[in-house]
Amino acid sequence: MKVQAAVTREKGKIAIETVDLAEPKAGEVLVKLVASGICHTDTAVIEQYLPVVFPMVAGHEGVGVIEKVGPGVLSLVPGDRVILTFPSCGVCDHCQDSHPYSCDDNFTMLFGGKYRDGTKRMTTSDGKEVGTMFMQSSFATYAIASQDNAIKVDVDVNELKALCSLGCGVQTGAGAVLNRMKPRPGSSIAIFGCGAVGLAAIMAAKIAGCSTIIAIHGSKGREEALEFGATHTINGRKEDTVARVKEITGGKGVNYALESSGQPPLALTMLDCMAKEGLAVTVSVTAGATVPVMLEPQIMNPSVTFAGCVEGHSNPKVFIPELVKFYKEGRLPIDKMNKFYKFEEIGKAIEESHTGGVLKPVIVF
Ligand code: CXF
Ligand code: ZN
Repeated sequence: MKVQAAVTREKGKIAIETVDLAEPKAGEVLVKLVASGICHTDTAVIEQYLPVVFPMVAGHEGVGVIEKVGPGVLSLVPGDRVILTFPSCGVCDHCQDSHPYSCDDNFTMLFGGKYRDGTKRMTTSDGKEVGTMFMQSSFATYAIASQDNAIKVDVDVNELKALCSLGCGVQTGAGAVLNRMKPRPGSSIAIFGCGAVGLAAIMAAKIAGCSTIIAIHGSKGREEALEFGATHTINGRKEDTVARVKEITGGKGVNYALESSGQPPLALTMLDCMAKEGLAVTVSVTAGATVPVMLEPQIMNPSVTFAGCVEGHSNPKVFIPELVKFYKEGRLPIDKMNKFYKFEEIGKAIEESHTGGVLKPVIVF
């Protein structure tokens, strides 16, 4: 079938084209997309910070309605509303153990451009095969996904538009707190970075019952952090973050911290903010960056754990419906981060996510 897709044929470029989309194969579904969020990882592939093969269609926060199911799909039927998320193979040890974010094949499936059988689903009008991202490529009017990365949710089509970020950004931030840290009620937490991921982590810290939630922001994000649950804010560019965190916590430091800003030196600042036996988690994508951790004073003697976390340590089939419940209860007001754009404004939407202070640009089809 003919669909409209925002194709990247060369580094940094994106243009809406009419392309051919193949039928869903075994285990796959055809999704009529309602909307798609934009995440910084989309820029990473379009700008080739991640070396994907062009032409390709980015987008990995799609939401939509099942139009058709391929052979062997038992869990979804046409008309189901779905949130598309990261794919996983389903058969490696980590997937079998309900840890699909650690799938042995994750990078290939996210950025390798192909579906599980090694083929692609989109073809340009001049006959070029088009690579997929996260096995969805949601910058298009329709997508082929796997039944495993299309998560059925109990919301109407209009509400679906508000929830794109559950597929990646919010899942990453909220999951880092609720799945990776599982903070003790009454504990203290510091969140470095007040973009969509950091703000979702602040909402999750409030849900988890943290009583001290410290947001460390740059030039933007302070007001949103306070609105979403931060009890204290620190301007990381103007204030001495470590001194302020110590002051707020009575000299102890925080029990938990999350680094979501994408600035490698802040991982070290985070370690200096930790209380004894604290858990410091990074979700920042900083390919190739190294930081000089002082093992004894920062990690060993204070018994601090420094941990990584990808895609919110989430099993999306379980976690995304849980997040939808929090949203419906008004405890995860992620809709407040959204700014909506028409499909033809996709270039502007991506631009504004970097320069315009837009927390979560959402393309509506
Ligand atoms: C990505 C970040 C880069 C590693 C894989 C997962 N998540 C979100 O965009
Ligand atoms: Zn993402």
